[in-house]
Amino acid sequence: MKNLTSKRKKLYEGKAKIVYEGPEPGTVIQYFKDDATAFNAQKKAVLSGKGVLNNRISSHLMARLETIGIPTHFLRSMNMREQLVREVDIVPLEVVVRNIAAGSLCKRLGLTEGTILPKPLVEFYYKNDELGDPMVSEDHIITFGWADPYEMEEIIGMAWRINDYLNGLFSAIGLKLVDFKMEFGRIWGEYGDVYILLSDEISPDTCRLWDAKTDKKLDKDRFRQDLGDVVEGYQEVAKRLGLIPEGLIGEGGNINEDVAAQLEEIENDLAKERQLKSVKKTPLSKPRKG
Ligand code: AIR
Ligand code: ASP
Repeated sequence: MKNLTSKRKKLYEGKAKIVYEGPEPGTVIQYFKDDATAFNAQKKAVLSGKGVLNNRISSHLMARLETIGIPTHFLRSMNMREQLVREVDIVPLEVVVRNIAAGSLCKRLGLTEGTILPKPLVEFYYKNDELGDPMVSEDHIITFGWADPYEMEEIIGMAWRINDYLNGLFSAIGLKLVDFKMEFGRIWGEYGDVYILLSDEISPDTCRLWDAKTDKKLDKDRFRQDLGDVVEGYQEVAKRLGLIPEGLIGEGGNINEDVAAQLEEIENDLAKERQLKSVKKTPLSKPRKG
């Protein structure tokens, strides 16, 4: 596959994405790789087609969230593996919302997988690979200055609204949103005012999604637990979201690149045209709200 961003300056390479310099100040390009890791990168694989699917799914979900007034970093889809997003200063937290018990919650508290929680549960993890992303409380976050109390209020409020919206969206297509992880970023307005945006990605890499009837897992747990057909699970999610037109997936699950190339147009139609004028580069000094 051709390298779509070979001429651009690489700013950062993560486990599943690469961030390149964007075409305008205050923007960056997110490139979605096919690489998959789990358990803090102890387990690795290349899952052909995953990057394309996650790019599509995340663009779509971010654009839908914008329509209900959730500010996101998403600006527009560029091609099958890349999206233009606002450059943010990432809040070093993984914000997890859980509706049904699974994963580390079951391990930590001995719950049975699939137990419906009495109410959605919001958890925070400190983003630090060396420490294995430890779970932290709001008090840790404020004490160590990873986010201030105003920002936490905003982040928690947004997490609830996003969970409500995504629950409805997925249940309408026969999927259960078991849990998901979000990252948030800051941008600064003209007067040093801080805005919090939903950032990173929302995809089967970052959500647990089960078929509503059978509880079949259609997310990254297929990879974590060696269940097989990982990309097929992601494709099923994309298909139910209406993101896979006829002919996109050929024999053996290969993506037809010609069909894929036309897809970004659909997403950009959905995404509102957003003013890039107001986007400013993050200042070196970091003024705080209030
Ligand atoms: N997650 C957490 N860190 C990375 C990711 N992708 C997501 C998982 C799951 C949720 O957060 O994909 O949807 C909770 O993960 P866990 O491992 O804490 O149960
Ligand atoms: N992607 C992360 C890792 O490599 C966590 C996960 O999704 O399991 O560890």
